[in-house]
Amino acid sequence: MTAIAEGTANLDSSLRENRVFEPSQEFRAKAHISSLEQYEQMYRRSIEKPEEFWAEAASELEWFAPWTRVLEPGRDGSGFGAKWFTGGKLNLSHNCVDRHATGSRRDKVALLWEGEPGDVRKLTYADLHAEVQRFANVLKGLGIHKGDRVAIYMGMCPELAIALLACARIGAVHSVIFGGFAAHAIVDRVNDSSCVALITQDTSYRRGSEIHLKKIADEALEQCPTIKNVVVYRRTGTPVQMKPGRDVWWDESMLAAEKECPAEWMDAEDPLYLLYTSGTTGKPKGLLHTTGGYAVQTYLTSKYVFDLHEEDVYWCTADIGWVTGHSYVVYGPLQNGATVMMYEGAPNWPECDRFWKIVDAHKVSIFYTAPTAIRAFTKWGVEHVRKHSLASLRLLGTVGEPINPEAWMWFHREIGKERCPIVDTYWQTETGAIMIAPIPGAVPTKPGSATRPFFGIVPEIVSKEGQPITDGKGGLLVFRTSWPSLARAVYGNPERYEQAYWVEVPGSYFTGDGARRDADGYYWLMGRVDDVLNVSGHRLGTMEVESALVAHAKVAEAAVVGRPDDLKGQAICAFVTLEEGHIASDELKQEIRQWVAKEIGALARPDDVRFTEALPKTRSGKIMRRLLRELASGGEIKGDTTTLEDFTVIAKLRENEE
Ligand code: 6R9
Repeated sequence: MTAIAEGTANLDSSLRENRVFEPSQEFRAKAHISSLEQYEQMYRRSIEKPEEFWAEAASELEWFAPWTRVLEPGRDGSGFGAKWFTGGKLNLSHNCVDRHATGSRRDKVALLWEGEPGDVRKLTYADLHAEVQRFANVLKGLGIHKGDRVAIYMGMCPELAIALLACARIGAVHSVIFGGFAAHAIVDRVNDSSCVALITQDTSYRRGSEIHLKKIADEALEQCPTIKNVVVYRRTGTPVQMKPGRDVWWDESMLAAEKECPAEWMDAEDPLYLLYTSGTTGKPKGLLHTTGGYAVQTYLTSKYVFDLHEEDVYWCTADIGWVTGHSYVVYGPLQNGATVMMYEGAPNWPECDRFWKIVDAHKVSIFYTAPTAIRAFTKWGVEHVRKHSLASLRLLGTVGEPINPEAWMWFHREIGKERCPIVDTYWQTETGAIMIAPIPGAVPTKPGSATRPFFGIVPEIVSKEGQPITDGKGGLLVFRTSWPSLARAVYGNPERYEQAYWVEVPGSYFTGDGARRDADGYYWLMGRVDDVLNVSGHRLGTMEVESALVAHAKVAEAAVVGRPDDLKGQAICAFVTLEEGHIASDELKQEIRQWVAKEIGALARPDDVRFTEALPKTRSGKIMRRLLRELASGGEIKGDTTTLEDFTVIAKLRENEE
């Protein structure tokens, strides 16, 4: 564990931040929750009577059979081992699709999609219902059953959402692999959970060129013995190889499939999906989400944090490859019967105003994105924004990393025109749904703060010893008590689940984040306190990048640290020692950077590679990361370095600084 929030870029400015923004009268007038008193009263009730509160929320969904107990508490009253809605039967696909398609939202647009080349598709709830049922039958036809794991490696197109919903419909556990990941990442994920099938597409468009998803998948599948079938969606028509007996086309299989597929009765605690995310040690872990609690909390947070109304056009720009896409592109908004905007490509293609063009063209009213994107927009210049009216917007949101007050203010002024509340939403892959965020019609916002907890959530700031920390001071962010959408397990590795989240601070869920609470009870996130990097809002373990580095034939040892970066939040800095006989050069640097991109994906490509003769280590052989972090960010060496094995190492590293 490292010191809290070392080198977090926004810390200084957020500590000085004291501006407060009240929701406008106009926003308030329509909001589900429209005063601070109402929020506080609901929050109090959710804490005092959690079972009553969550049962009420759950009853807004459709259950095939009622639960017998709302909450079976976990160890010491925490979420560890807790169970929600025991005995209840439901299907999330049914709640996202059938519930609306068979009711008044039949002809309402569910998915409003724009491809990168500019093609537009609109699927109503009735259309979605038809597609999901047929595709569920395609999966069944391939012999896929309830409980089987199905990997999905696709770009952002409606078929990706359909694939998730079809899996959920038959009770197959989907495991989405972000389309920007390389073959190795697919191999690890598919094999870890023994997936039986993979759903992919020929290629996808990105910045005017194509990502060859099927080709990358084929390369990976040579090492994935459990995959029996591959379903290939034809997005671009670019020719791909099809392996007879294994690969089938999406469109051909759909034509042959039956129309109707009843939704499987799932137990509330039956698995819904796996999603791999980076931790501090080892390979990415497969977080397992279950059905009932996840459904209820993604439903309720979408309703209240995004203040969803019938006429909204809701756009979350996250890729479905990340948890934000699972919870807030697919499951949360669709359960609410919303019109969900989806866009396939890059924000700066063909021009830097693509997002704003989309907002105006489709009258987007809710826009949810990442701070790293906002920082890129500020860099590209306001002229791209000011070409468009953005008059349809009424609410903005951010997620993925702390937002610096400067970026918040720009978002507020240039995009929200000082009219739209901003919901800074703090949560994680593990938490499944939003944990800390303002209720926009009720809670005044402060730039850079995720503000106050969602209903039923009890955050605490504690010391390393688990002692409460007074307001205003930084500490570890933990969650007491249980909440419905918590991930129940790390797939196949119960020890790792317990170790990673439930041991650090006994009786609480440990987030891995540092935070402080101010006198108004507002939470200010300060960044990770462990070896997890947050690069452009994407989570990456230093260990993962290090393993990729040492897999390069010329690399002997490697240590990876983050350094503050204006655009990405954190940039990746790799310190590398070479095998005997190899000489440091710019060429080798580029080769190594490329290697990592090839091993993991472009998002993991190190920004800096620094060669060194040795890595600074303690006497017990641990790499002194703090020291490397200071070097990487160009700061002075501070603190006690007497345990250094070789003092001269620092001097040498310094000499080599670029
Ligand atoms: C949803 C998501 C989780 C980590 C988390 C924290 C950071 C996310 C944040 C935030 C400050 C916010 N994080 N939202 N930090 N303010 N609003 O991003 O999940 O990919 O698992 O990342 O992201 O460090 O621990 P995931």
